[in-house]
Amino acid sequence: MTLAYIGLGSNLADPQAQISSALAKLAQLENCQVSQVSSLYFSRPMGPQDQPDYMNAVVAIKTSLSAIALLDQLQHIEQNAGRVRKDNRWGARVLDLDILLFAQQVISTERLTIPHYGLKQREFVLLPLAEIAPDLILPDGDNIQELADQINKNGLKIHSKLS
Ligand code: A4P
Ligand code: MG
Repeated sequence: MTLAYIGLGSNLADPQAQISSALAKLAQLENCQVSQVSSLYFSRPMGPQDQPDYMNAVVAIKTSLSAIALLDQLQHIEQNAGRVRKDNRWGARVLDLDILLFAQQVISTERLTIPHYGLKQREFVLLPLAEIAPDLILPDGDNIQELADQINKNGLKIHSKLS
């Protein structure tokens, strides 16, 4: 089984409900077990500012799927939530599920970049990740808790417990 971390984000169509429902769907996936769940965080939009605030969370899963098979499952959950892929970079979305880490694997293909390319620059990823995995070390040797301590919080705050 591989330990993987998934980032969840939403800023449309009742974000809190979107994230709760995505978590339930992750828990129902075959070959996946959700092992840890962060709090639900309220975050300011990265990118265009004329969009609603976000809710973000991070979960740890144990899976026997390959990284690409996991991506297929996540995209299926996004589509079922009504996600419409648009060209506007960093624009509003009903549900975004990103693979942040897949054990210590480093993957760089057309469909997958792991660790996720934005992981170290995003407070709404680093803080929930450090909440559930403070001792985590990235494949490049960086420590999650140190990165989380150093990043500008940009108004990030815990909204509520999840699950
Ligand atoms: N892809 C490559 N690597 C991965 C990975 N590790 N996990 C590919 C998931 N997907 C990965 O994704 C585009 C393609 O990336 C996929 O087809 C997959 O093959 P997408 O979900 O369609 O596009 P996207 O998520 O809109 O990508 P983009 O524009 O890079 O957006 P980001 O970087 O995800 O940012 N502000 C706050 N506060 N909170 C947020 O969660 N999210 C975004 C979106 C903007 N601002 C935000 C937030
Ligand atoms: Mg995405």
